[in-house]
Amino acid sequence: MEKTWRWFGKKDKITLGMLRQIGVEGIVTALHEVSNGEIWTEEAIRDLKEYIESYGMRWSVVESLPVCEAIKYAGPERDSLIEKYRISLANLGRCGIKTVCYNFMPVLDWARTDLRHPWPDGTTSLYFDYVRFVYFDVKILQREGAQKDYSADVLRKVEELDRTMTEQDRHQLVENIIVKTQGFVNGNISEGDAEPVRKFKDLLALYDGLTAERLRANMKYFLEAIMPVCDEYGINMCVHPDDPPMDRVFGLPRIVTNADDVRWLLKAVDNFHNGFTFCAGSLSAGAYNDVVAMAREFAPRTHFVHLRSCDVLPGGNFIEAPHTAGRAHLVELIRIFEKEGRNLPMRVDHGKDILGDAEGGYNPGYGFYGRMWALGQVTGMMAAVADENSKN
Ligand code: DNO
Repeated sequence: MEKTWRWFGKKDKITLGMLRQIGVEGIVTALHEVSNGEIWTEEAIRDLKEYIESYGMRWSVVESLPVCEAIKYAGPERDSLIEKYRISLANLGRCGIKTVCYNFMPVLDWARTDLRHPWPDGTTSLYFDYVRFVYFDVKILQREGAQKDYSADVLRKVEELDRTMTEQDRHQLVENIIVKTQGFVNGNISEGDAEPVRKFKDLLALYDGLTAERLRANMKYFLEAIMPVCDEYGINMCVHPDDPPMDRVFGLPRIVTNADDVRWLLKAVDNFHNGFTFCAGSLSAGAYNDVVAMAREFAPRTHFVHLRSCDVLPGGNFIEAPHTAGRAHLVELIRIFEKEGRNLPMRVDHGKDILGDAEGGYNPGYGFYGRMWALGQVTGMMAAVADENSKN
């Protein structure tokens, strides 16, 4: 596999020069300054590509070329937005950038409730607390009918929590769920927005009544429309699984959460260019996902790999585990993906915050030392697997 790293562009404090020194071969990035739905011009793509190449690396993967909400809920502007998406893809293809990651999650991209969950050794990691998540839905969003989506036991715990939550705690929860984890990946809500909760509710309302079947039909429509461009330029699209892998979030369906979903989407548009981002972290957060079995089944259509691991805890909670632990079994995944023989781009996904990462002002999950440490661990696992393979 090719060792890649998610880099947030020229403004990222982690420079390409630093990445070169720690063995990174390819860069995963996006034109972060272009708003969702705007065309990525050939000129802007080429400029960034050449900048990356001047450091002796290549632009391996786009993460993400965001799919606008109106494409997902099939608003009146969907065809014109898809046309812009096709133009951006063609421009990427002409520049030789051929792996494009995206997701099809309505409104909210990945979600965590706690960005600094402490470990006994002084490090912290990202954490998902189900009751806090439901608290946000029921008490902060006050979504109509939310109660009927949850069990009496969970609702009782929400009431208990409500007795101890301060204004500051509530503010922090809003920041964690819809601001700090979103702005840098999606653009729906950004830091500094005056009324993030109101804005978020307006976005949810756009999907009112949308069923999983409709969302699937909209995804198929989108994929069918872009495949001709992918065929022409040899672009591999790879959808990122929904994170956390829950089948409903704030009343809206999620359709890329388990093996059946992935089977459906690969078959619905049965083209090699319609592929999967194997995010071991997102998948391992679902107790029902056998991550290794999924890797075996979906490796032939996997175009990009995220190596990270979770531990599932009681009550719907999960924690981001060290890369050497957790239920994702990264060594075995490396064996499976190396067998593909396609030098698949791989990035270590989130790391723990260690050695001052927490004060570094990085995007949540994307500190420097924690990810560097994880890359070192994964590099070691890859070397061991290469050694095994050389003996077989
Ligand atoms: C979070 C990421 C996601 C991912 C997008 C891909 O750390 O894994 O935000 O980049 O969902 O579109």
